Amino acid sequence: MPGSLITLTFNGPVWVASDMHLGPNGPATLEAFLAFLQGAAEGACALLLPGDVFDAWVGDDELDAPAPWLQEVVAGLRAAGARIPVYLAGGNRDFLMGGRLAEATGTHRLPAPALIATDAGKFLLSHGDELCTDDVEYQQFRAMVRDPQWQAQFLAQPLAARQAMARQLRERSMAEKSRKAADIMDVNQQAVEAALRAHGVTRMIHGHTHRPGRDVFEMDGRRCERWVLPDWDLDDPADPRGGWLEIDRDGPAYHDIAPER
Ligand code: LP5
Ligand code: MN
Repeated sequence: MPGSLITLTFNGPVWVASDMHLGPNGPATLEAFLAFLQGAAEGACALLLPGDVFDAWVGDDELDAPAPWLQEVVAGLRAAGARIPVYLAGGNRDFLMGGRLAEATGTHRLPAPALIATDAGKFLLSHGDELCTDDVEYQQFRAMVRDPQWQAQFLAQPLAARQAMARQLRERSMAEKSRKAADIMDVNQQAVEAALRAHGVTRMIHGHTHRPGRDVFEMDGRRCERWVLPDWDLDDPADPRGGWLEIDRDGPAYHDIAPER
């Protein structure tokens, strides 16, 4: 039924970013993210982070003895969250973020998908992995790990064992991605249109595919837009990258993060 989602309403500029994939091995990306949080706290009325802020999140007990990089992320989110509302949603790598992380960071849970009402009108916002329906193996894996019973069993294992499994799975994922055809790892157009119709909107924003850009198409005689967020990797010497979308009354606009020289 159109409009059945809760709508989050924002007045003023909204910043949206995803797929920073923060972890122990990305000092430049971490630094850029911390600077970005400060910029958001000063320039935005709200910050929305729809998934994969973390390279992997295996449970909120990651906070029991956080490594320095994680302490910095928590403090940065907390400082931003004290000034503007910061919303976090889980992506395919950090869907196990829970209430304890939200409390430690002073952030809110972003529904997935979320309907946001901005100065430029309404957008559907999600991580985007759910739209990649041609990647059948991934969708099977996704259904398994989103099952509450699977999650309870996984979370019952020791932290170190979960971290080791996540590392293995990241390696497997990279190998699978180099094997899979590029087009099956993009969104499926029917899935995109079904999502827009289901929520009665013509515009969406998502991340996950690492293919930033705006896709304009017609559906049911109406002009539709799909805005894709960039992934961040300021530590990749061959292609340092990162950025966000700012939505003001003129609509979304891309901002690139220039790598430090
Ligand atoms: O993330 P990215 O961009 O590399 O690729 C995604 C899909 N891969 C994933 C896996 C994540 O990268 C790993 C997340 C680790 C943290 C999660 C912690 C909790 C779970 C721990 C589970 C043991 O999401 C990739 C897509 C790609 O996006 C593009 O859309 O193709 O999908 C895959 O690679 C999945 C494979 O196709 C199928 C894998 C089946 C694995 C089943 C065994 C699970 C048990 C492994 C235990 C070590
Ligand atoms: Mn992702």
